[in-house]
Amino acid sequence: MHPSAKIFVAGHRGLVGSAIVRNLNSRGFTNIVGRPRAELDLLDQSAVRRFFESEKPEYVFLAAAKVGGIYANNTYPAEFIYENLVPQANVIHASYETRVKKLLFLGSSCIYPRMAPQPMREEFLLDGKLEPTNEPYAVAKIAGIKMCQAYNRQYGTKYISVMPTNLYGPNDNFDLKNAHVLPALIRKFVEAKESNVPFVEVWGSGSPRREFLHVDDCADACVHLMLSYDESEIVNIGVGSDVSIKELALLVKSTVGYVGELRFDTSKPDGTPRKLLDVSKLEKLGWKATIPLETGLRSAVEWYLKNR
Ligand code: GFB
Repeated sequence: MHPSAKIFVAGHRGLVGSAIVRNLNSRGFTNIVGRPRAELDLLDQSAVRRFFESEKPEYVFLAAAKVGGIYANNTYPAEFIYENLVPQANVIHASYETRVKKLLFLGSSCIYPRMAPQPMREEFLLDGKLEPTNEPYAVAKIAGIKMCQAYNRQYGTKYISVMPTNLYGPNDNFDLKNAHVLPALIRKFVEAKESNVPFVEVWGSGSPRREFLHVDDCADACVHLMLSYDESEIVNIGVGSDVSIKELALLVKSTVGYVGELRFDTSKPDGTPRKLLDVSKLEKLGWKATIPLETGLRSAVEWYLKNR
């Protein structure tokens, strides 16, 4: 990518998109295009096509997605399938029609089977049944991967797909019902500390294990792969280690400086028992995560306190 190449970041205000914009800026890319939803509705196929025809981006990061934690995924399955399938299909097809040079599609670690052997390798895709709490989201993401691969095979395009693990960082969603676990716990512990509440409720049993990657690391890996990877096969983006939800809760508790108790609400779902990515392919491609969870968590707490 030339420093002045026109790069469209779809979802440039979201957790991942905004981190990709920061990363591109820091690497000296100067011609980055983004459109807020009010100006470009990615659900509208004609509008997307018109945008690509007039702007003619050369590179596309497809980071626009409907995302949420376990409660949101489980409560709004129709929105999660529709609002992922349609925008990604519109952007991928418009990229093909306007001869975009390269596109990077962001998937998710939930595309792997619920009971996949751990850590999960790229070839486990479509090897078993999905986790029911986020199946519609996962099916949409799998369709995105397959669409990129189909276009590459039939049309000779260069569309790559990456599978990040659970992400956190600036511009995360801290809405308690719809958030992922890490931002939800930050907010719960901060508010409990401020109002001297004696306990914090943690959903589920606390035993599921998750891997957490700072979004600045994720963005750096995405740009690294955009610059150096050209194959159709998916690539995992993770840190290669995980923690239990109980361990995470204790870490957030001590980072925030809360002194009360944890209470596990086992009426809430646990979701997938474990989700840890095998990152050996990414490491062979020359990239490794650099932000330890403790450091990333401290900066996420600071960000929340400043920006809530
Ligand atoms: O992050 P999370 O919502 O989603 O939940 P998934 C991870 C685990 O944390 C689950 C527990 O076992 C939750 O029950 N948990 C504990 C909490 N306390 C809380 C809380 O206050 N809020 C939340 N949200 N969880 C998502 C998928 O799955 O992972 C998405 O639904 C996406 O599709 C994303 O793939 C990466 O990790 O279970």
